[in-house]
Amino acid sequence: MSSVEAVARHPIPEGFTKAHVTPEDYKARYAESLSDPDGFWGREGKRLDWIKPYTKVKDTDFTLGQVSIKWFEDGVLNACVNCVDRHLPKRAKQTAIIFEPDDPDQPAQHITYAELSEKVNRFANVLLSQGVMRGDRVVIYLPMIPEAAYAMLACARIGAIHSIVFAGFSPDALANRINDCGAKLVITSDTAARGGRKTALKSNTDAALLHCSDRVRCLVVKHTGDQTTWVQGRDVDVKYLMEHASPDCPARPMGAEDPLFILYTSGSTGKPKGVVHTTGGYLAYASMTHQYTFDYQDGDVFWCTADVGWVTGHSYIVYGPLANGATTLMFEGVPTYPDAGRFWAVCEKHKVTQFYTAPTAIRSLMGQGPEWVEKYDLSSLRILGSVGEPINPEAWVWYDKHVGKGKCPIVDTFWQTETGGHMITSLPYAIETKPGAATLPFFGVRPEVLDASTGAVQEGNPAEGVLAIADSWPGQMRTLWGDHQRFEEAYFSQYPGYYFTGDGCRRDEDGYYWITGRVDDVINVSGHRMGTAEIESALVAHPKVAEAAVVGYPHDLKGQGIYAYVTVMNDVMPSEDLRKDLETWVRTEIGPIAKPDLIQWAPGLPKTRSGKIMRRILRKIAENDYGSLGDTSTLADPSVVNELIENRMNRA
Ligand code: 6R9
Repeated sequence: MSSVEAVARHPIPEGFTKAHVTPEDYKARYAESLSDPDGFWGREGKRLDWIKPYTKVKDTDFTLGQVSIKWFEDGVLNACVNCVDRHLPKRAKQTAIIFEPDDPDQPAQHITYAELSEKVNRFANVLLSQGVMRGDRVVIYLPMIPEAAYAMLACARIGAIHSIVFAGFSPDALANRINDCGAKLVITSDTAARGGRKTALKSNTDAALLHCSDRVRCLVVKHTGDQTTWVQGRDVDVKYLMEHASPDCPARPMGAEDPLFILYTSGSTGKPKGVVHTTGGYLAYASMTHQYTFDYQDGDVFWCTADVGWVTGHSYIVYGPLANGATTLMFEGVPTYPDAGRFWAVCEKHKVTQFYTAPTAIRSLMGQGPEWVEKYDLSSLRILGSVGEPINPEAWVWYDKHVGKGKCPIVDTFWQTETGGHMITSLPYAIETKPGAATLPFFGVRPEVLDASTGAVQEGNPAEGVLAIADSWPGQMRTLWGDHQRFEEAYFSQYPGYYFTGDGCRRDEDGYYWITGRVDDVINVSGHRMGTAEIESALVAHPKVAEAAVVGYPHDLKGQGIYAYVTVMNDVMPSEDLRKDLETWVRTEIGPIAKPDLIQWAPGLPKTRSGKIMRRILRKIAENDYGSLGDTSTLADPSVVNELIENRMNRA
């Protein structure tokens, strides 16, 4: 047995009677999910409570020019009722949300389903009192506090569409999103506390709202109690209004295909894309993947360390777990505050059973040494998860050995904002793992490896190419907000008949899928997805910058780092001050996560005669792999390449 195989097997522990899926089940049910999607999903859809049951299950078409995706389309339901009300008869006193604050000396909160119901109803009444109606958009710009979940569920209750903007984004990024979706209202807090530091969310919102319609109202959660400015007639104190609101708010019956939320994500062109998820299919898929992938059982304490500002937080902190009547943990802080043992301290304190995090966090904690993990009792842990980027085998093995003590199956879950839930993942006790492989497709998911240039389906194993999906699944996005044509172009035009993920992929001799990273101009920095075009347009907006090209390069901790080639204006001299200035500039234009790691001054950029920047070459130089630049004969001026190689910034 090789060392890799030695860590790959995680037998069912003694005393553990039943996993949701067994190896035999997986094979049989997967086959059925492809051969009879209507039958399979017709049954799975019943995991939700429907006000009016659906009679149709799947109605989907991937044909370019007429892409249309509908699931359970004549069913009527309410997502909030499915996450809250329906659990009350059995689980009123059970904890729905454990809130662990940034400061470990502050008490944790245990919010029961009864309390959650009351808060959400009150919050929904506050939204109604502010004139929010069915179909209206509400932007949520909040830290990781219970009010973020209340706000999401309150929107769902009254049929408003929420769009969460990650609290690390800048005022400009916030304003763009408020404007793109035409939000009526934005919900924020005074400040946010993370890692002992404060972010001024309300003042960021004030700055953003200068660029928005003056009809946009602002609900403020007074969370830290820090002083903020107050605009009379526009700003509203949510907690105060909640106290005075009725704890009863009727839930609106919604069509299965009514939008539940919009979530902006990066694409390969500049403007962020407003990914639209609808109610029935998304919720059924989030619930099912949460239950099966994490083998969630009654009494478990589930912890996903993502932020609700990303899709992982939507599906696996809020919607999936709560639809399943689970106990979900929400953590306000960061892995390294007050020290590198915080994650493990929280696992011990709340007896976490499933722990779901990103490879970048594992790598950085790995660097601090195993003694931080060993200080804590992690015997409650049963399942470990990874998401956001490919996990390197070293990190996988460390996670398995030091956190899971060799006993916890690791689920490496490949999926995207667009897919709503897991697409390729192992299932505990049903699919054997291999360090670094996402393994096999989830029920109903039909992956294909295509030749990147011809689009030909790569039959047999092993195979290598790009990853596309041949048929729809209920959690799939339905459109881009206000731009169905861009939706078709971005996802269905490259390989007609397929949903294209934008990821490269390898299938090994056992049919296991290994995701190799993005093949488009999207980079993945610490599990955060960014379009190089967004960073470029921020850079060229600087008065001293003439041109910029941004690529990713391998980074030990972050997975990928941001490498920017910058051409300055004719009369400008590059300097250290300008470099610092550009870093700060990008932070304020987009947010701290977009700050370039390396900036190289480029007198010229390699371009084709038609003026297209040859990114392939820039990527190679950034990777310090300039020996194999390939064909440069189509360049307008091949000499710029030598100059770029000579002054390259990454020599690792
Ligand atoms: C859920 C989420 C999506 C992109 C995706 C891929 C990368 C996510 C992965 C993974 C390898 C995994 N990705 N999970 N790559 N293995 N387990 O992260 O959504 O922010 O939209 O990013 O992340 O490149 O295309 P999102």
